[in-house]
Amino acid sequence: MITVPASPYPYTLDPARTALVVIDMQRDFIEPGGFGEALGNDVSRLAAIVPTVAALLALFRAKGWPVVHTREAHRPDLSDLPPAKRARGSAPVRIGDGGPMGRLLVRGEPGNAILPAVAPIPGEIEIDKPGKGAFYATGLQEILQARGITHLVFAGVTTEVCVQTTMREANDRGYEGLLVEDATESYFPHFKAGAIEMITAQGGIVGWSTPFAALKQAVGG
Ligand code: C5J
Repeated sequence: MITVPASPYPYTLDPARTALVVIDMQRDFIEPGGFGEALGNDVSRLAAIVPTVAALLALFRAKGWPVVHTREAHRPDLSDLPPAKRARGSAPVRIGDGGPMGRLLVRGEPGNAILPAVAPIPGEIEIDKPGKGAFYATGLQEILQARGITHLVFAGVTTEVCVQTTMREANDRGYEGLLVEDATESYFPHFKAGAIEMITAQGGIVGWSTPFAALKQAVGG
C-alpha cells in the first residue's frame, strides 16, 4: 500500500487496484472553436493544465497502472442526446451543430478528439459518455470491476461539471477517489476551488485531493 499526503487526510492506495481516469481532455472543451468556447468560456484556462496531465499520464504509464480516458461524445444520429440537453441554454449553436472543428460533441468529429499531448495510447481504455458522469450509460463500472480496480485517481475538465459528477458517481459505487488538483481545471476559478472544497469537506465526503508533485513523490515516480 502507498500513502499519499492529501486533503482532508492521507490517501492510501493499493497499486494493484488503482487506475487513472482522465476526463474529457478533448478539443471541444480546450481549443478555440469548440463547444466550451461556443458557451462563452475562455478556454485558455483549461489548456494550461495539459503539461501536468501529460506528466500524470507518464507516471501511470511508467508504473504500468491502468489508464481510462473519457470523452463527452454523442452518437452521430444523436439518439443518445436527450432533447433537454440539446435545448439547454441560450448559445446560438447546439450539440450536434456544425462548427470550425466539426459537429459539436459528436463522436469521431475532429473537435471530439483528445488533445495529442494527452491522447490515449494502445491498450488504454476509452469511454464515450453521453452525460457528465463517466458511469452513466457506459460500461465503465463493468470494465473496472473486471480489473479489480478499487481506487481511482482523477484528472481532466471541467472540475465542477464532468470531473465532480464522475467522482460522485464513483463514490456512490464504493471507489476511493483522489483528485489531482493541478491536473484539473474549470472555466471559473472559484468553481474549481469550490468543487475541491465540496469533495474534501466533511472528512472527504466525496474523496481526497492532492497536488501532482505529492502523488509523484509518494508513488516514487
Ligand atoms: C461540460 C465537462 N462542462 N466535461 N463538460 O459541459 O465538464
